[in-house]
Amino acid sequence: MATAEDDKGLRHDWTRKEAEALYARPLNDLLFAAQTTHRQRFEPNRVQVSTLLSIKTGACPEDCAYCPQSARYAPGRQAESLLSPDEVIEAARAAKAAGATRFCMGAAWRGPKDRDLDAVEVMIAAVSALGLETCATLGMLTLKQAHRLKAAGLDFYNHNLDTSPGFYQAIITTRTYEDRLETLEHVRNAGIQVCCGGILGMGERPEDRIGLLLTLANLPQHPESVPINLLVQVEGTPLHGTPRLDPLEFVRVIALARIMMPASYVRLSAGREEMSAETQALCFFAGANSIFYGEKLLTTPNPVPADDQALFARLGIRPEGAPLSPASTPD
Ligand code: SAM
Ligand code: DTB
Ligand code: SF4
Repeated sequence: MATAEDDKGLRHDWTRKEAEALYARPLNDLLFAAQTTHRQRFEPNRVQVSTLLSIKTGACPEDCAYCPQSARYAPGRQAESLLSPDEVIEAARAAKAAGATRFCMGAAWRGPKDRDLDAVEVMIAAVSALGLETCATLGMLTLKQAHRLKAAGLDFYNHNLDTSPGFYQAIITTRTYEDRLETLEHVRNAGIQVCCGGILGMGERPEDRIGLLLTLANLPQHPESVPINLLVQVEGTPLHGTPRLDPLEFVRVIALARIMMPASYVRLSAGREEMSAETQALCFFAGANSIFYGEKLLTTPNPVPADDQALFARLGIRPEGAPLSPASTPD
């Protein structure tokens, strides 16, 4: 069957059969194909570094079964109010000094109220003025809200599809897959770059992992960033105790993301705290070229910066935007 490429050489017509065939390839063949694709568009030893900050934590009305911030799974927990712009700017300054190039602000909302956006706009403008790329993840957005965020200087909006359309209902009932696609459309139409991915290790089948990637890769435009999270299991959440995913399955999904969305940044996102250095190294080989950096994700731990610096040195990886380190060879 003839395949169609857009003007950037990207495909949006991936079939399930093709994706399944890729996923089932011998690991060496899959990794070789992914690494070859990676080298056509990216410097092989560069990784983009983002830092996360929770600007409003907990007491979320949604029922996402993985999430420690849902009020349903942490009923005793006090709602924390929105951080002040000063607190956010302070954290962004520290992230920049530590080497991050993108700062992502997350809020445990179903979606922002219009009045919440007044403060968020101030934060975005201030973080942008520090010379950082700005990203926000605030839940569902109307088109008007997306335009407001764009006007404030927002570069990226994170809104994940989380899993396949079929498995989705087993994980979230308070908003639909369609709702999520609609928010992504609003973000795109407002001219904000899209950050969209999902979570693995929630008890989904390989077909669901493939289904997520098919949905992402067949969007009218690929998301510029594709975060692939490994479920961080938190006590009290319904998914706590889910059998652990084989790390090599995780690596396969990274490789598929790289092959199907060759120009996107693929982020090795939540779950690195539980991963060996060897698994992370394989993820980078499979085409992951972005991480969250800093000791906390939103509410759960992430590797401490010294450990990530040591890992990068062992692998000869240089963070994007950072000077050449003596340990690495020129690309
Ligand atoms: N409340 C907003 C929303 O859901 O759109 C924004 C913040 S929410 C925490 C952002 C994303 O974090 C979720 O869509 C999910 O993909 C990811 N996430 C949340 N809890 C997680 C966990 N325990 N393990 C892995 N990823 C998680
Ligand atoms: C994404 O895909 N992963 C990040 C970010 N986007 C917002 C969030 C991970 C959250 C992990 C659980 C926590 O720390 O609360
Ligand atoms: Fe709320 Fe977002 Fe957590 Fe879902 S993922 S419960 S919407 S904070």
